[in-house]
Amino acid sequence: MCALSFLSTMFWQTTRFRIDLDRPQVMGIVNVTPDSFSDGGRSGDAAIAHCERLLAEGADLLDLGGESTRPGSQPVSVEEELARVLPVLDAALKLGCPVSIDTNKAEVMRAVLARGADIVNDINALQAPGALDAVAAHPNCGICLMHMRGDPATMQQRPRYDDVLREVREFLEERLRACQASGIASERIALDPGIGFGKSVEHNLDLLRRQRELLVLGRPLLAGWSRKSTLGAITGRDVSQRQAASVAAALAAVLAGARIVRVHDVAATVDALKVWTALGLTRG
Ligand code: HH2
Repeated sequence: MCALSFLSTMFWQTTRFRIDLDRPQVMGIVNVTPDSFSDGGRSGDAAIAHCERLLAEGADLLDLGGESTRPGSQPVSVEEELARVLPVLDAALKLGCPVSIDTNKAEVMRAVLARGADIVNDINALQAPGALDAVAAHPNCGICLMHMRGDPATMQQRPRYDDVLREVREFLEERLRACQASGIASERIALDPGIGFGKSVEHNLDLLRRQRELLVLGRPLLAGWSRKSTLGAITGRDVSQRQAASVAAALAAVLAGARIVRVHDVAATVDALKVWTALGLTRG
């Protein structure tokens, strides 16, 4: 059942693009924040130049974020987030690729969709007041619903699950149904297990080992392992030295059925995926 339902939905509908997921897509991360866990400090022109660089390296889509969600981070105001993101969004929208905005605030969603953003990527799966309505009011923007236990300020304080895969699957299914009930077409939705968001190292590894079980939901999976602390725990490496581990995890996620990988190290990931594609290893 899962393979068939997935094969029939190999597209991700977004504002301007119907993304063909036959080939795994590389989503390049552009954090427009002073404090992101691995690449903070870019704003304005530097962030725009980074967008261009990631596309030159082979990114298929860009994900712009104006608020760090690293463990222990504190939220920023709507005004601050918009001041960071909007100038970069305006420039990125001219680059010819789908542009996603990583936000969990309804006001930010409304503002970026009004400017033409292609995708809303919400680590809070549209649970904030008004968030569901903000994307439902748009005829066709893409949406990524991510699982998170708790919130970034506290989520790594001893997360507990009876069965992490089942609990993540049930949550994503409930959020998918909430979207459908609001009139949002399923073809607009991608799902993400939320690596590192209220999960221990073992939880994250379990989610990857059993990731295929999420395909039963019938929507494309997006996976974000890039530079995350689980990779640091496994390799003993600092965040600046996790490129090889990140590429390995991205490949493993694709092998386990992910069709979009969210990464900082675009060139290395694109090359690795080309080798796997040549070998026929990247088909859903
Ligand atoms: N991870 C981060 C942020 N947004 N969105 C999705 N869909 N999936 C993820 O795994 C994910 C995400 C955290 O990574 P990063 O953007 O590099 O760091 P920060 O939140 O500190 O800016």
